[in-house]
Order: sequence, then C-alpha cells, then structure tokens
Amino acid sequence: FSPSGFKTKDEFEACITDVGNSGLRAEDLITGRMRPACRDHIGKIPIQLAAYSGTALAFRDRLIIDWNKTQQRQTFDDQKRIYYLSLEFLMGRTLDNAMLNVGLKKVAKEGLDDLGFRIEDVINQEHDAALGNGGLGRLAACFLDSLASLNYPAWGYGLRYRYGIFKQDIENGYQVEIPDYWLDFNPWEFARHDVTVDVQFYGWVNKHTDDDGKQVVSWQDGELVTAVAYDVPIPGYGTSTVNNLRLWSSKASSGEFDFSKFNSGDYESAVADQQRAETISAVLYPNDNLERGKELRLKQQYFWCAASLHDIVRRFKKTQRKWSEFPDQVAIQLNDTHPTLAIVELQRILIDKEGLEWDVAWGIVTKTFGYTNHTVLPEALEKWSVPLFQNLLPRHLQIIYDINLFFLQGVERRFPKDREMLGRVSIIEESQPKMVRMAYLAIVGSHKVNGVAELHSDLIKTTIFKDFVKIYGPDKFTNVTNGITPRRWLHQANPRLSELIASKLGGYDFLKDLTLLNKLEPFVDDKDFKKEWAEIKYANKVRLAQHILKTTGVSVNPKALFDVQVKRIHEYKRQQLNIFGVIRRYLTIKALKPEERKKVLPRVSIFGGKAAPGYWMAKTIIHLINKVGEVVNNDPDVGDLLKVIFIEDYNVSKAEIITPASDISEHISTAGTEASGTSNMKFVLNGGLIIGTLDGANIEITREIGEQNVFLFGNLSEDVEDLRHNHFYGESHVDPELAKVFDTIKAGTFGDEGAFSALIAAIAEHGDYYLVSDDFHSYCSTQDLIDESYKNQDEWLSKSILSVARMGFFTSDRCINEYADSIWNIEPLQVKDEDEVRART
Ligand code: 9GP
Repeated sequence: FSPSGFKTKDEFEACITDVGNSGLRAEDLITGRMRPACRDHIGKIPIQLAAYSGTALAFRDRLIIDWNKTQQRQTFDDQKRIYYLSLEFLMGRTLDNAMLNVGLKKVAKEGLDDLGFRIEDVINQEHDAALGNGGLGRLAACFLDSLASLNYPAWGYGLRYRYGIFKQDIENGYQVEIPDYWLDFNPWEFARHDVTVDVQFYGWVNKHTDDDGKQVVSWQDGELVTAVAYDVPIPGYGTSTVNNLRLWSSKASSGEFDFSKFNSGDYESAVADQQRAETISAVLYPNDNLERGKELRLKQQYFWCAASLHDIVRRFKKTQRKWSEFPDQVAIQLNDTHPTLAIVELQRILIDKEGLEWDVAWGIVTKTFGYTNHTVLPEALEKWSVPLFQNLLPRHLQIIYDINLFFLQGVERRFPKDREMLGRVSIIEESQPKMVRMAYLAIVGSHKVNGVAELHSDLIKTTIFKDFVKIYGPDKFTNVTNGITPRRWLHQANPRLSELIASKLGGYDFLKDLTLLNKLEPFVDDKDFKKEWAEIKYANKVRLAQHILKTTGVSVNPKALFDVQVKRIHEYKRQQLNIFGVIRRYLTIKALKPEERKKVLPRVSIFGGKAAPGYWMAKTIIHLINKVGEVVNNDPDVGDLLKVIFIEDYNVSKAEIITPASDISEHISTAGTEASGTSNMKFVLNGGLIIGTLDGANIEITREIGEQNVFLFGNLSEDVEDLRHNHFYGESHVDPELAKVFDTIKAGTFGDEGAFSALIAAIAEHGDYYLVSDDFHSYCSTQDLIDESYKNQDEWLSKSILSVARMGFFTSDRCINEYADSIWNIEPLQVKDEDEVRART
C-alpha cells in the first residue's frame, strides 16, 4: 500500500476513521489539527491526496446528515419505493458531483484556495468508480442522480466489485489490460457489517407432505456465502434528498458450514471456501453487449438478487402489511436481464417461505417487476444452460419449469392452432444442452417491458419479442427513450458553458428543467453571445489538446476540427468504418499538390474506448487505429492537416474532458443495432454536432433539433436484412474507395498487413455483416460535407446553439418521470421548502 506511505490499507483507514471519531472535523486533516499518531501518518500522504481526503470527508459529513434525514422521512412516509437493480453502476468520480449537488463548490474552492490548493488538482485525486462497462452502467448512474434530484424514494442495488472495469494501457499499438483496484481509499462508501444476508448455492431440494397434508418444499445443504452491504449516498441536485445505493460484497459465511470444516481440522478447504466466496464479488465481467455463460457470472447474479430481495422483503415485513399490498409498496426495475433471477427468488420466498399459493404469489410477482431491454444483438441476449442451473440453483430451476409450464398452458389455450409458437416462446430452449432464455423469463415475470429509444422499442416488438406481443397485447410493451443528467454532463463537465447559459436564462433552473434551454433560441443571432460560445468551445479544445499532449506526446492544433468517437469498441459501433474513412482522407491529402493542401481543413480524429479482453476483432481495430496514427502523425506531407489520436483508458472522468471539446462526434452503428446510445446526447448538449446513422436515439435527436443540424448517412434499418442476404447470395463487391483503403493496408503502409487481414476479410469475404462497405460512400461524402460546413463558422455556431436549445427532452429527469408514471406508479416525496431550496453555484 505504497502511495500513501501507510504500511497497509487498514492502517490508513483506521487513521481516517480515527479522525472521524475523535470529534475533530474532517477539514482538520488539512489544517493539521489532528492526533499526533495520525499526523505521523498524514505527513506521509502526498499532500494533494490529503487535501482530497479532507475535502471528501467534509462533504461526506454533510451528506450523512441529509442521508439520515431522507431515510427517516422515507420510512415515516411509508410511500411506495422503487428499487433499481443493476449489475453495473458507472459512477465516475463523486466529489465534484457532491459539491455541485449540495451547492457548495464555490465555498470549497475558496477554502482550498486559501490553503494553497487548486480545486481541479484536488478533484483529480479521486479514482473513478468504474463498476460498469459502458452505456448501460452509465445510464444507471444518471438515473440515480435523477431519482434523488426529483425526490423519488429510491434505492439502487448492485455489486461491490473489488476490481472495476480494467484499466487500458496501449503498448505497441495493442490494448493491454491492467486490474483496476479502485478501493485504495474510497470515502464514499459505508461498510454495514450489521446488514448481512446468507445466500445459498448448490444443494438439493426436499419435497414432502406435512402433518396437515400440505406440500412442503425445502432447499437443503449446499454452500452459504454471506453478502455484506456497503452503502453509498446519492445526493440530489438542489434538494436535501440523499438516496441510497447498496452494493453487496461477498465473504465466507460465518454459519456452521465453515465451522464444521475448521473443527474437523480441514483448514485448507476452509480457506479455499473463503477465497471462493470472496471471488463472487471480486470482478466486473468486462463485456459490453456480449454474454459468455460463465458459472461465476450466474453466481454473481443470484448472490446479488437474493441479497437484494431479502433486504427488500425484510423492509416490507417491518410495515406489517398484508402480502397483497407488496406491489403497492415495492416496484423493482430490472436493468437488462442480469437481475431476472429476482423474479424467481421472490416467487420462491412467497411460496416456499411465506406459504402463499402459487397463483397469489405469481400475481404479486408480476405486478412488482418491470424489465428494460437494452439490446437486440443475439450475442448479448442471456441464456444459461439447464445443467448449470440444476447444479447451482436446483430449486430455482424447478420454479422456472413451473413458471414455463403455466405460461405455455395459457399460450396453448389462446393459440390452439399454432403448435410451433410453444417452442418459439418457451422459456426453456430445446437445444443441446437445454438453455434458460432469460429475456423470455423477464417478460413473463414483469408487468411492463420497455425499450430505450423509439426505434429500438419498435424493433423489439417486431423482431425478438414479436410472439410475446401477440400473447400479451401491445400495451405490455412500451418505450422510454434514454436520457442523461445535465448536472454531470453539462454543469460539471462544461462549467463555463453552463455559466453562459445561466447568464442568459437568469439562473440555473434549466439544470432542473432542461426544457428551459429553448429560451436560448433567440440568442442564435446574437453576435456577442456567439463569440462567447465559440470561445468556450475553443478553451475546451485547448484543455483536451493539453491532455492529449501529456498522455500521448502528440501535439494537436486546437483550431482544427475535432472529430471524436469515444465508446466501447465493437464491430457494430463501426470504429472500423471511421478509421477506414481516416485512411481515405490520408490518401486524399497525400495525392494533393502542396498548394492544394492549403485549402484542406485540418482535422484531429480522436478515438477512445475499451475492447472486451476476449474480443479479438475489437482489439484489432484498436491496433489499426494506433498504427495509422503512428504513420499519419509523423508524415511531414500531412503536418497539422490530419492527426489520429487514441486516448488510452477512456472512462467517465475522461469523458468529462473530451465531450465538451468535440466539434463533431460519430454515432455510426449499423442501423438497427444500437439500442439508443447516450453519448450522442452528451455531445449535442455540449454544443458539438453529430454524424450518425438512422439508429437508436439519433433519430429522436434529429427530430428534436432539426435535420439541418445533424449529419445523417447510411442505409436504413428496414433494408439491413435484405442487404445482408444479398452479400451472401448476390454479387459481392467492395466499394471502390474502400478497396483502395484495403490495398493501402495490404501494402504494409501501417505495418504488418497480416495483423489486419481479418478486419478486411470480414468485409470483403465474409458477408460484411455490419454493412461497412454499403455505407462507406455515403459516410465519406457526409464527412466531406462536414468539412465544407465547418468552414462557415457562423453557420456552424448557429447549428450548435440551436441544437443545445432543443435538447431539453434528453434529460434523465424526463425518463425517470416517465418510468415513475407509466411503469412504477410512484410519487416523489414531499420535501420541506427550507430543505429543497439550496444555494446553487
Ligand atoms: O447498447 C446499448 C446502448 O445503445 C444503450 O444506450 C445502453 C443504455 O440503454 O444500453 C446498451 N446495452 C447494453 O450495454 C447491453 O444490453
């Protein structure tokens, strides 16, 4: 535990706790009024880290007071609560957000200034809480912010991974994964050793009839693992509401199981048990839109669902209400299929433990759950093998079979002539081995199913869940278009822009009601306003250019057009299309005479994102981007006209620097593959324009901000299947411009051409599943159009301002209100006036 100079993490934490318990205020860490023992230790902490610790603990103290009040108020009011179950919460850093949300950032800045610290340096000490892969996890984090800001009684439930998403290093152009141990000093969590749940795995099921003739089912033996709660306060913006995010950590059970092993002298296996138990919450699976069916993952899912359900039921039982009132008090939202086992677990609790009849219990279950689908990609839809289930969760498998049986009986009654439908909709897939289809289970066990953008919600109804629409009718299926929190993604990431907007709108109310942004429209022709708008963008680009220089050694011109694509690397997101376009641009520049080059608009192509460690094609794309960068960035013919940058280890805090600096960002997935996308919203909210396909939320963004403000290209989703079919059965061809790009790669211009052959073959020989060649021409001509448009800066600025003014719809506050009204049926809590109105910086 070297960074702090403490010998162990425990020693450091003990010291911090000591300060907390000693009656000293957390700020004393900075001012030095601390116990001598601690002073010795603190002296060894790098001074910036000490300043961070002090500031974080000062804010934490404040949050705790409001957190306690909120929890008491929620218990006292006894309203219906929403529980948001998500295996991922991509929170990023907390301190800055906490300062802004409680409205005391100015005060903190002045205090730190007085002590000789720059607030930015202090904020930068914090390790990102990276408990997520990408959009799904970040959406969950935005939702928590909105739930608290809107005063909804809400809890998040997740896993406290010891290792979040890996840290990405680039070595020789290749991605290298480094473990992300983020818990070295985390002042934002509270270990609740008083809140534990024993979770059972394996074992066998005993069914017998009791003396009253009633069938009793019990799940026996197996292994117990203890879930320990860690609570994280989630402050709302401009309100005193502080909600709770409860993350579970696994440890060996202290039950008789382990003791029996110890007592019999079997120390080794007792220790192995302990390690096995701790492994459950050790690591976040680093896959985005990809499921691999690993046993440990299923264990994680059940561990987290069982602990969370136990907690929710325990809280409900304290109210002494009847079981029939459970859905009036509890709404549970399943963020993707990962928490689907919660459905089965609640049914098990109700029938096996509480003795309810099957139908009564099932009625309660289905009224309680809602399910959000985030993808139609087949490789991302979860399925678990029946033998795996049978071994790990034997009682749950029986219940799933019963759920399926009753469901199929109902289907058969309604559609007696359609025998094939039974096979198509069965929760159990009759494959070898049999598989449990989690999405189907989630649909059958929920009262509402929603997609995350209009096109996506339509697609699930007409493709993967078509039969279920026939069975349940269309009303069960709905849409809630995603959103983002403007507090983090505008106010925190782009404080100058937020301040400029506030100066025109007469305050920061737009952060609570984003539709107020439309009051910016009249300023679209205001010269002074436009000048300031442009200056802010430029300053943000300078900041990013500094970051690029520091991290890559490449100097980029902030006056160039910054073209950004930052997101997980995936073939369907088509970073390969982007880099092939960059190569074409490079070839075009090279072919120009020196005097012609003077007319070329300089561009910086910026990439960032992680590839799943086992996703070889995605890793090849990263490799190609870096190799192209090495050549282009050092080519004297090109100079400033083109730079290609790969930003290592893209994460939330880097997104906060990159997003405000973009002129154009790329959202170029094959139509019909990106469920929504949310970075598209972040970029536009920060005054960047977008190039995109008619996919996911791009469509609604276009509708809101106007077609003239978006650069759209490419085939439509309804044509994708036919095009794919043609690739296989018709004449295959590669776009001639793209063929030139391939020739350049094959000629070894970017190093060993063999390294990239699979990337080319996927398009030229293996059916071009993602339609890269089909869309290449339209992509390139749209990029040319962007060059032309950017040259007219005045018009570009008007587009930028108008777009921001029309982004009100995409706040996550709107989403949460929609979920609350149409799915959860919950109301916000009344917060007293004096608590609600907070100073806003
Ligand atoms: O791929 C989708 C992305 O388009 C969407 O914005 C995000 C949040 O809804 O979810 C992603 N889906 C997944 O990560 C896996 O289902």
